[in-house]
Amino acid sequence: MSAKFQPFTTEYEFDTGKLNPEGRVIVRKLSHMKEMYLDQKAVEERVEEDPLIYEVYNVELPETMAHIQHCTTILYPGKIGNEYFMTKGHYHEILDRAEIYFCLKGKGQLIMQTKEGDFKKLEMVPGTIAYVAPEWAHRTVNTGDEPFIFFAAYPGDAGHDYGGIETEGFVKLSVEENGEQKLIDNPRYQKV
Ligand code: PAN
Ligand code: ZN
Repeated sequence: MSAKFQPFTTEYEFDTGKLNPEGRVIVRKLSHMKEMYLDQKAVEERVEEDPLIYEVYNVELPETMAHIQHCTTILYPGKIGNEYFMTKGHYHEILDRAEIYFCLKGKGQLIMQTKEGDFKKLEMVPGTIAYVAPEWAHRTVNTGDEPFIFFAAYPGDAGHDYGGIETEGFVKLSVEENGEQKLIDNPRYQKV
């Protein structure tokens, strides 16, 4: 038999958004990302309950450029204060590695920014394919009332850099005001 890496399939479960086999699963609860929400009083009120914010099901592959990492994210509906449930968001460790997101279920936003402070928001519904261009940090936000589920694929060596986002935050925050979704300036954002 050849020593080459063997092709394989993974099953996407349409009802749950999970993968089979599940692969490497990442579970993010409020306690894992407390500092990222603006309303710290609301965080304190919810942290004991510690709601599940999102899960990522990763096909396990070597982290080299030859491979294409792929995974599904299930981002649950909800808010902390008036800020929608969201992913942490990150730059790729190798900054110029791009990514493709394909929305499968629910609705949400893909918010992006560059280190220069450019900002971009894309709306995502089932069927939307979004291109995260090289050098753009990316975060998803669930603006609906059911799980927002998407598939992602990106170069195997991309890596994840959360540090910058944890300290500087995103340029804008996605909040609900008077029953309507709005983007507001993040008072904590500081350009690095
Ligand atoms: C996605 C994200 C996933 C979770 O697979 O990693 O949606 O978001 P955070 O990594 O920001 O917590 C991706 O963009 N991978 O590169
Ligand atoms: Zn990414």
